[in-house]
Amino acid sequence: MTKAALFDLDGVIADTAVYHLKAWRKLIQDHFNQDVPDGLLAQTKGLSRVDSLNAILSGLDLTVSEEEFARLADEKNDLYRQSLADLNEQGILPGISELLAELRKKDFHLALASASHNAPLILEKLGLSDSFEAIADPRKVGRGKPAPDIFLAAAKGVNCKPENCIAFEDSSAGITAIKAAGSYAVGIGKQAELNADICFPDTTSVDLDEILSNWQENK
Ligand code: B16
Ligand code: MG
Repeated sequence: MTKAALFDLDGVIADTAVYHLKAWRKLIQDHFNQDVPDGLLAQTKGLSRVDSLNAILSGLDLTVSEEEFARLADEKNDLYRQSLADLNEQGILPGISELLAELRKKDFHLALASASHNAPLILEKLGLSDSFEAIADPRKVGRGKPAPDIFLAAAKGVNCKPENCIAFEDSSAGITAIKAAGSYAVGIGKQAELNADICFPDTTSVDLDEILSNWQENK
């Protein structure tokens, strides 16, 4: 059986989720002089740039023209990319390099299923460009997370059936997407928020043996 491990990027492989949140906060502060509440910011985790901006604007009851929307999205991306300037191998979350090696040893194909258009740049900065056999392109999939499309594309990229894949995510939208794809969802964060098939509080506590035995039991 061909099996694969599908990975989210921001918040699972790289410690970059916080940079997205900071960039949104600054953008809205600069343009609308408003603070984005933590709860609203948290809802953007895993959502595409456009879906995130829509969620923030509607959460704050703000309306903008199409042109301004596009400018705001571009400016957020500029802010985010500035914060990536010093990113290097140290930005790989602890335990992740070992996990990737362990999965490879167990004959898992590895694929990336990130919503981020910046994923190839980030992988390069982390020195992980050659670590994944397939990188699903969010520009080419129909719907963003919580729809399953990016995980289905990642599984297809390594010629693996979604039901033979385990997938790692730190966002609730991403966990919903994994389950909708029919794969086994490993959450990184708080289970009460994620509702994953199995959950670990952080990347250092991920236990692959526990994941694999739980996956088999629940198949
Ligand atoms: P970009 P992931 C997601 O990456 C982030 O969680 C989310 O905060 C961001 O809005 C999205 O990528 C799009 O990113 O603006 O760089 O295209 O968690 O799916 O790896
Ligand atoms: Mg993420």
